[in-house]
Formats: sequence, C-alpha cells, structure tokens
Amino acid sequence: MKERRSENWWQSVVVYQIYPRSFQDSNGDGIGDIKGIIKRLDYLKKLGIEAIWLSPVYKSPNADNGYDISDYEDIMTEFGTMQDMDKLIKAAKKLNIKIIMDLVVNHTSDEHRWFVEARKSKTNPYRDYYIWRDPVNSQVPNSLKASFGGSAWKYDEKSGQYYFHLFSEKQPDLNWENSELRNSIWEMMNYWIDKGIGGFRMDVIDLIGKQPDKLVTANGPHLHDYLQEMNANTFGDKDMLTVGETWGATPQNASKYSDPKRHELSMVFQFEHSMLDQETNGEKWDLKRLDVQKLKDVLYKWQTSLKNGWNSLFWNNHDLPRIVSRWGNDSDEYRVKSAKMFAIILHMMKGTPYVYQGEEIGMTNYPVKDISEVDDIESINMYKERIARGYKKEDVIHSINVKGRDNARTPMQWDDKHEAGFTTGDPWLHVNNNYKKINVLSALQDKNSIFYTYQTLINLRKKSKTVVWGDFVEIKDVPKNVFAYERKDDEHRYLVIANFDREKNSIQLPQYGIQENFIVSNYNEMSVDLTNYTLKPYESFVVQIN
Ligand code: TEU
Ligand code: CA
Repeated sequence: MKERRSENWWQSVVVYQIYPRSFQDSNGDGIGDIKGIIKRLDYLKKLGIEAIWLSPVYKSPNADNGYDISDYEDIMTEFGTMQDMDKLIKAAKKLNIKIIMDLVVNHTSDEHRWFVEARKSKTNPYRDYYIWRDPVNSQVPNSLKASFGGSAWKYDEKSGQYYFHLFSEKQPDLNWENSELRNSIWEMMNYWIDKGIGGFRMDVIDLIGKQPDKLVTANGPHLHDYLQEMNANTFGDKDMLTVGETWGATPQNASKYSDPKRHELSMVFQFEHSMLDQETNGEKWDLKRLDVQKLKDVLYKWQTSLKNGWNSLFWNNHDLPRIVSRWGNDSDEYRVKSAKMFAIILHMMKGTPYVYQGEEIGMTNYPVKDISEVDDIESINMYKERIARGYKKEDVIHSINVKGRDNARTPMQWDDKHEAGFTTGDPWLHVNNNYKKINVLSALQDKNSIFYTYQTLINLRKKSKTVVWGDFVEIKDVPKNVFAYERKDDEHRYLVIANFDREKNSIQLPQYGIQENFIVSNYNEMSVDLTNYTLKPYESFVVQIN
C-alpha cells in the first residue's frame, strides 16, 4: 500500500455548525442558548458528527448577531454564562465531540473596550488597534465600500477622523499592522485553547492583511505572515482544527493556507461554487440561474487542484440560503430526494464535510412577504439602499427570499408542537410554517428520512479510509446535469452517481455493467445496469465496486 502522509483527526470527521440563537431555547425567552445546545448533544452524537463549529457566543450588542464582539472572554447574556460554556465543552468532550469556536478578529464591536478607548483621543494607547484616517477634501478618505452598505469609512466627530469598517459601522476593523493588537489576539486565543476547545473557524480571515490606502482588502501582502505568526503563538503545537473563511480563495492561494509545511491553517472555506448563481459583475442579490456544468467544473477543480492542502466541503452555512430550496427542489414531491442528492454528492468527496443545523432534516428557505419580517442587517440595509435607488419592492423582496441570510437562521425544527419545540415562548425569528412536516422527531421515526442518509454517509467516512483518503476521479461522458465520479485507493472503489435535475437523464457507462452493492441511494434500487440507465429525477446513489 502507498505510504500515507500524516493523518490528522480533522481530516476524517464531519463538523456540524450550530447557530446558537436558533438552535434550542432552554428558558422560554425565544432565543437559543448554551443550555439548549447541551440538551441536544445526544441528538448530534446519533447523527455521528465529531466536532461542532459554534457561531459566536461571545458578549455582543448583536448588530450582526454575535459577529460584532464586545468581549471575547465573556458570553452573550442571552446565551448563558461562562460556566455554561465550560459545561458545554466538557459535556461534548464526554461524547467525543470537539468544540470549534468562531474567531472574529477582522473587527470588533464598536462597544468593545478597545474601541471605546481608541475613540477617546488620537493619543489613546488603543487608538492604533483600529484604522483611522483624516478626511480628504473634507470627504471620506477613499472609495472603499462596506459589505453591509455605504462607505467603509465612518466619520468620528470627536477626533475629526474616519475609522474603517468593512462590515457595519458597528464593526470597526482591527489594525493587524499593530503588533500589540496581534499579541492581544494571541492572548485571547490561548485563553480559549486552555479551556480545551478543538479549534477555530476564522471569520473573514483573508481580510486581515488589508491595506485600505491602496484599496487592498482581501489577500493583502502580509496576510500569510500574520497567519504564520498566529500559528506559532497559539495553536501551532496543539492538535487543532483551524478553518479560515476566505471568500477570496482560489485553488492557488488556498494551498498556501493549508499546506502543512507552511504552518498556517488546516483548511479554508472557499466560495467559488457558492457564487455561481449571481451575475458576474453584480452582487449576490443580482440573480442568475445555476449552470450545473459550471458547478461540477468548480467542485471537481477543487477536488483535484489542492495538491498539498486540504478541502472543506459545504453547501450551507448561516450566511447562505438553504441548499434544498436554492439549487434543489423543495416541493413535496422532490424535497427529500433532492436533499439526499446533495448529501451524497458532498459527503463522498474528499475533504472535511460541514453540515449546517437543519440541513440533515432538509429544512427549507423561509418566504418573507415584507421587510418587517426580516432581522438580518445585510438584507435590511440592502433593501433600504435598493428601494432608494428606485428598485421595485417585489424584486428586492424576491432577492431576499432567494439569497437572504435569514433563510438559514429560522429556528431549528425539533418537533410538531409549539414553535417546533424550539422555544416555549415567542421565537426571535419566525419558525417556518412547514415545521409540522419537517422536524427532527418525525425524521428520527422514519427510516427513509434525510437524517438517516446523512447518518449513513457520516458513518461510512468513519469506517472507510477510501472515503477519507482515496483519489477523486471524474467520470466523463455523462450528461451535463449528472455528477459521476469515483473514490478509490488500492483497497476499495466507490462509484457515485447523482442526477442533479428534476428531469430524467440517461447514462451509458458499459465499463461498470450491473451494480448491486448499494451503500446509499435515494430510490432504494436493488440493481442498476449502467450499460444504459435512465436516472429518475434527482436519483443518486453510491455503489461499491468489486
Ligand atoms: O461573513 C463574511 C461575509 O463576507 C458575509 O458578509 C458574506 O459576504 C455575506 O454574508 C454573504 O452574503 C462573515 C460571517 O459569516 C457573517 O455572518 C458576518 O456577518 C460577517 O463575516 C462579518 O463578521
Ligand atoms: Ca434562551
């Protein structure tokens, strides 16, 4: 057998993302909390996951639901206490589940002590933790825009300077050129490492090397120096999962982050596939139909081009619409079939899979009729901006329904009782109306549910070195809407076929002949003759060859 390079635990596990605000409320205030998560750990154990990426639970005024942190070493009041957090880490550890903390260090809240100090005067010791510039011709320093609308520069009356913010004005960007700031970050990370966490998911980490004066935001010149310095000062000698969120990653620069020889991160989230349904020069709200051939091209490229690096695999997160509604089919007829198709395509690829809460039961997008139902700062700001520019209300609401972040943030649907079992009170965001049909309880009772397809795939990865380490080989000469690939090593071969289409598609793969050894499938076939086979809508399966 071929020599394998060193194996890390994070290469063979599946990670589950929890958005705490919407996962499980334990005290009836309508907001999910840490005690609620502890209550549901057994459920996650049953699913088979071995790590949890926890979206931010730190103290925050919630301008961006916890992605605006006012104290990295304290817990958001609504979510509980540091004691609860310690209990969560311990309880999860007992079940062999590691907690991956969200590390949001591109910016803080404007209510963070550092910024409160920095704002006091130009000579305050914390002033340089942030990015300040003088006005240019009594105007903003330059044309850079913030992700959540408007200029990236906010005028500060008191000092007569502007501060820089790539997200909302309540999220001032940190100045990574300042070594004292960097040391403060290492200290804070070590505080969490000492608590026994399993790693970090690093929010918009490709932005920390920004050079605003040169209009550089992502992939700045010192980005990788900072990551190497971080590695050396914090988790470098620990056995941790570190994953960077990098919207600007390409296969070339992604290898830089995750090549073990460079001592940076375990892997990054790349978003190339996720941007395929937006107009090339537009924003995510400018909708375009997905071309499945392009999706295959992008995913296959990432499977084969990261030579010394490692992939992360995901369809969903708290910023993205629900995949079954987005590129699948959430009608009664095909929701289950298409959700299983996404599971099969993704979990058979090479890399570390991430499951976003509710994905495993096929939760769908939430249709809003009016902006008053929306909580997300990104959608609300975009709405105001586009309405002011003359867009039609229906069109803007349509974009929000297709792409808005609240789609993924409605409460987790646990059962068919009051508010889907999420809370005994009134939830902070509406529960989707379909909760009587789509919920965890009914999924667990139905052996053909999406849940068990995820469970099967997650367990397969635990048992099969081939799924973790095997080569990825594309099978060519199939229709454009059909995914076909093999995973193989010297011991095993798995054939993966998925019809990404609500129409039938025929495949002719005489080299595979008749196959009967199904590992998982969404139509419960007993046998397929691949010499000439007509795939039903969304039909997908994995067979083991020989
Ligand atoms: O997201 C990064 C980011 O760029 C998002 O604004 C993204 O572009 C958008 O949501 C896609 O529509 C991270 C977090 O995941 C997100 O929740 C935060 O709002 C953001 O950073 C700021 O911390
Ligand atoms: Ca609560």
